[in-house]
Amino acid sequence: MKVFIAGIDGYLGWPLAVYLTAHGHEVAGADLMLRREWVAEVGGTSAQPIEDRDTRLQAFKEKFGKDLDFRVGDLTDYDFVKGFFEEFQPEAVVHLGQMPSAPYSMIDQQHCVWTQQNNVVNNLNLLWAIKEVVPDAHLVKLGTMGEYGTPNVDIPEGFFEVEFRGRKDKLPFPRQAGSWYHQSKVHDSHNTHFASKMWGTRATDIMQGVVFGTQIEEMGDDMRLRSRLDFDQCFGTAINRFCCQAIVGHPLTLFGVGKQKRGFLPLVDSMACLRLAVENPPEEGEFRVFNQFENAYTITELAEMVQEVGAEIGLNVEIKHYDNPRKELEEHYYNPDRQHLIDLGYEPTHDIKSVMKQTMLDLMDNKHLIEEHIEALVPDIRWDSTRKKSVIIDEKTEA
Ligand code: USQ
Repeated sequence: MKVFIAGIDGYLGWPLAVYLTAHGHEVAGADLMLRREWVAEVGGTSAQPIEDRDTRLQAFKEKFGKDLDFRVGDLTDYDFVKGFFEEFQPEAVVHLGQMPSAPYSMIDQQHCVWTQQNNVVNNLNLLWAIKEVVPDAHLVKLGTMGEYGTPNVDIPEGFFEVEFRGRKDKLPFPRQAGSWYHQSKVHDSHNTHFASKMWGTRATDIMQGVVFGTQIEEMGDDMRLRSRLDFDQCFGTAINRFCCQAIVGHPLTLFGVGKQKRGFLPLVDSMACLRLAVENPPEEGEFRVFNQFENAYTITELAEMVQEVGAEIGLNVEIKHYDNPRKELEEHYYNPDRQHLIDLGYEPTHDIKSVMKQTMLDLMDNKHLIEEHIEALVPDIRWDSTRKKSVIIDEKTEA
């Protein structure tokens, strides 16, 4: 199948290009290379060294014996998107090309507005380019479990049956996002659903949990094919950050009480699920929603697993509670469904602890990269858009 990847230079986009090519698909993609700049802006770097575009393309050619059509371009530029679609004629479009960080979107007015403008406009451009150039193509849109928030009821996959004043309907499940970034994804969900209704666009909205891990099998031993892995307060996510903290002897940074519960999945599973979505398109006009995660854990459970796995490889890992820079429930009910991908054949294949161990071992040789950017580990971006470094709060350690 001809698959266009928006955001092909990113943490998910680059491995997806390798993975789908290894599984027989013809891939092309675009990226404005901004992730590299944002991470530098917030004082971070990739803990797993990554190559520039030319070197990645050379490694890709050596592995697969063909060129990858990876263009540097702005998805908010409609002429660029439409022109690329006219040439490539994609059958599926996987949209991973957005600003993905909640803290980054909370920094100030400029970061909030830029995030929403960029994310909402580039998703609209992809929808329009599909409508005008390849109306049969399937949009696989990366959304986030964070769109739902943490309601005190079970979370279905996108829609639920509701009875109100004696009448019944199947309605979109309420979205209660927790950051300006997550809000941008809510807007995308609404816009994508609307396009399906108006134009018959085929779309899958992926409510993905937090992804972790350094590699997929299809990359082999070629380090030039590896993906980035961030640990800073904005672009580093929970498990990846904890693994980085463990290997440099920094306490694991639990925010607040540490009972926040989220869905997580290894990078390998994220690739497998995206492939399943691509290879099993919905009907014309169908807007379907997949909750995509392997399992839900509290942040404390994850930190304790990293501590345990760290001990197995000789690391003495400390866990500390920091005052929470975010406004979020620190203890709550959390029970989302995840049946749709299982129905398509998704089977989690990797034990979470084995991926944690692989991640720590993979990062060990270059741990100086984390040490050189150690300041980026402790957050100072607050949800009221002020800046204040979080500090260890001992009184909550026993909570
Ligand atoms: N957390 C800590 N300590 C840390 C980092 C995070 O306690 O050092 C806590 C946060 O307070 C939060 C939870 O861990 O309660 C998850 O935070 P995160 O930074 O790992 O993930 P989040 O900000 O929710 O965003 C990430 C990705 C985003 C994706 C989302 C999926 O950056 O692109 O949409 O995960 S989900 O969380 O399901 O919404």
